[in-house]
Amino acid sequence: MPAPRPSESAEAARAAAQQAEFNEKKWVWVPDDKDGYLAGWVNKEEGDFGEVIMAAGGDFRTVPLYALSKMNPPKFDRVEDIADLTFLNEASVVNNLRLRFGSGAIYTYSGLFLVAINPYQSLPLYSDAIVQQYRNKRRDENPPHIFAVAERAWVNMGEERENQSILITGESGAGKTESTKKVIQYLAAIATDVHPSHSRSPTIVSSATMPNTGLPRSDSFRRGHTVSPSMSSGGGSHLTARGRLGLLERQILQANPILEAFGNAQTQRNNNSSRFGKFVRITFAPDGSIAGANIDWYLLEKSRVIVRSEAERSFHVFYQLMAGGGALKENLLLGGGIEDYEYLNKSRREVDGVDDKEEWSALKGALDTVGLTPAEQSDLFRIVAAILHIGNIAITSTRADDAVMPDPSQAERVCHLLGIPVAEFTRAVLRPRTLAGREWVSQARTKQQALEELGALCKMLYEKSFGALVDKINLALDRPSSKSTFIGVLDIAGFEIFEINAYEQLLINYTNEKLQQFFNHHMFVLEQEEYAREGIKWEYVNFGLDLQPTIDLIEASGSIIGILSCLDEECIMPRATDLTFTNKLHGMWAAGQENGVRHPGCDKYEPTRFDQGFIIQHYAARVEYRTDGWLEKNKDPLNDNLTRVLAASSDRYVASLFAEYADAPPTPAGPGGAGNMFTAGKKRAMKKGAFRTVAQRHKEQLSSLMTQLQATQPHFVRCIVPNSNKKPGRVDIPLVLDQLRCNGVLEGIRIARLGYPNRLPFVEFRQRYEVLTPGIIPRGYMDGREACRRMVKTLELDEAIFKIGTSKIFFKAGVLAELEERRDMLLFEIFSRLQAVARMWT
Ligand code: AOV
Ligand code: MG
Repeated sequence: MPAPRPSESAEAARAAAQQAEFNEKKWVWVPDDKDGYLAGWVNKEEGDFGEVIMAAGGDFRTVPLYALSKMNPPKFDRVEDIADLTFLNEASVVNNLRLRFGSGAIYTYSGLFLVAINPYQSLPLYSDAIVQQYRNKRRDENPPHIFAVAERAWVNMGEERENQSILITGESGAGKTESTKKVIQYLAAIATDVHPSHSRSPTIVSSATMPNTGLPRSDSFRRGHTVSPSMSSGGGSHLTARGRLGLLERQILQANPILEAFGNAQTQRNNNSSRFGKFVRITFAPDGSIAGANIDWYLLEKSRVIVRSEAERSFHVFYQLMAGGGALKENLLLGGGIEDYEYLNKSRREVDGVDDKEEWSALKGALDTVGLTPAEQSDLFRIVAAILHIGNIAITSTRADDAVMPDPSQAERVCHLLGIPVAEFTRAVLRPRTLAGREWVSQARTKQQALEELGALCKMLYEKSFGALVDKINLALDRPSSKSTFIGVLDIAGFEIFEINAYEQLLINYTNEKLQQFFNHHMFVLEQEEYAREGIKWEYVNFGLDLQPTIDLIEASGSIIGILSCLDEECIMPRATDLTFTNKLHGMWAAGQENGVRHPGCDKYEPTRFDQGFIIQHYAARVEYRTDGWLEKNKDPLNDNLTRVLAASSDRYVASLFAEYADAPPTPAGPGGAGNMFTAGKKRAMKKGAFRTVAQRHKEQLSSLMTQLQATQPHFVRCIVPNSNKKPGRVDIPLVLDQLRCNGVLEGIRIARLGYPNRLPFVEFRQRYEVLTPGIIPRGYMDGREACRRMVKTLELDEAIFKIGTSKIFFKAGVLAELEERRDMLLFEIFSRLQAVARMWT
């Protein structure tokens, strides 16, 4: 039997003493409304109930036994990987995160996930020295970090010549965009710094068997310094150990402040909230240097241009232009201040700690760096200004309730900026022409309709200009090459549950459901491969398929249709309303329930008590949706009179934005008055790229994203917002728990528990636990597998809780903890006996 080393014995003795104290009581986590879970120990059990004495305060609580969760022994405190916990329950997961966060460790692994908790303060975790610390290191050689994820992606890409993706999700303010920036910072730094051949030293076999409970080794934690949202920082220093970043690297970093100026806004949850999703691909040449970059974007919240809650702002660029525009403002006819523009003066105007003038300079600098010409830049700002002017167009109504524009000068400004004739613009807004049968008729609009039309125009202008901006950035950064590989970083809004959930939430949650399915499937495949490699017989459910019914319920099209296709159909029905749509959904569900025609996912659907809504059972939670306004939101209408005027603009930029509507034939007057682009589209052959519903567009984008992701090796980052006040150092446990449920961390743990989450190579198992089975393994050589077999037999482990593979032994959750406990006790005894012997000699 190998004798334990003295230092090891001392450590084991300490651990054993702690363990012994812990063992005196039956420690549990007790659910608590306010704090999530509280520590306590079971005093006595009666029937299905336990009487628990609370650790803090010592009061008694009677709790149903099923509601109690086992506490992990103290040696598991602050484990770097949650998957190493022996009792994998919600309470222990959240307790571990809380303990780590309290000591400045914002990053923790959870199996395949990296969990990142927003510190809401600037931590010294991202310097060039730290970048170097993570270079060429394996995950277990450093504390958990977003750099470790980026490093692994980079190494995998180099070694396996396979594209990589880093999928970052989390709710608003959780730190997705900051994490994205850190990944790009890291990649830009190391790619500038590439060695001639970026091969790594041969992999050293890990000797760490039990969870590393050490605290972060490098991140000396500083308290008290709160960061203001840094909107323009392209992600840390532009220096690397080897010197300045190259132009391309700087351009890639500088694309971000541009996207943030046009796509981010101050909201109640985040002073720099991204109002769009993005997938940024950084491409690398075979030598590991950066070859280019490309950005895809999703679901821009364009309605923010015209309305938002009073406590929030529009997109940053509006305020930046107003604050810093100077002479440019004059060209754009922006004589007034923020208070003079209807689209800005109804809500908040400033963000704490942000100087819009400085941000303006940063934006201009970034546009220059990325290489947009002065003319291209002026195009962008002309659209921004035009939108502000459109917002100031006054509309009144005649006695007959027809809309009129009493003061044409405002429309003249707009038309000057957009390069369109005033008369045609005014007519398109006030009295659009439509084809009724064979005749052209002008239909007067009401004031309300005209105002809505102007709003819709602004939304479309902004979105199209945003799209064109991203295209320009891509043109500057994208250097497609057949030999290159990429690392893609996905930064999209995570699962959302609000009091009232609208169409936007459905699309976001649908996206997250797909990503979760992708994760589950990936995990399934990896596990399956590992078990297959180890020759373990194993009937595994494909967890990815678990989520398929909900996904079908939303996206199915064909003979049986899902919610989105149903919405699309209603959008072209005469006289359809949000209510008829909702009833149709309910009807499909009822049919699925009754006549046995199994509608996909019909057991994941439920009508609400209100007429105008339904409930979906997502993987994360049941979410109740209200269907008000869905038809309009899905059609995203703009009358084709207006689009045609814009498509014929004398301004090349404006005309290019609306090119798809050029020479579109007029729309017949539908039942609802002037037609819109959608009904127009349906009546004739679909023109490529045009006339699609929001649902169609999103489904296509998502499916293209999924196809891309499936061709990559994925890495998962889950960001967590610790409290709702943007405050450092505070953790609201129920809030964190909700997020762990929604972001798939707990789902991942549920899946891990179905299998054998803890595993050790035979050698390590024997080295560590042979002490518990003295004399079982003969001296000299013995096959590792056979040794394990003998050991588990002697240890009297139940067949159901372990599997022996060809090189590793696998355990159900909890088994290793018990072995550890037995080992600690034994070592403690040996140590005590040695001490006693030592005393006899002194
Ligand atoms: P989000 O991208 O997840 O929200 P952000 O990445 O914008 O969230 O983070 C919100 C704010 O939290 C930032 O502006 C920082 O002030 C702070 N923060 C986040 N991560 C860190 C970090 N690692 N270190 C220091 N401060 C941080 V949204 O875009 O709203 O869903 O739509
Ligand atoms: Mg963001």
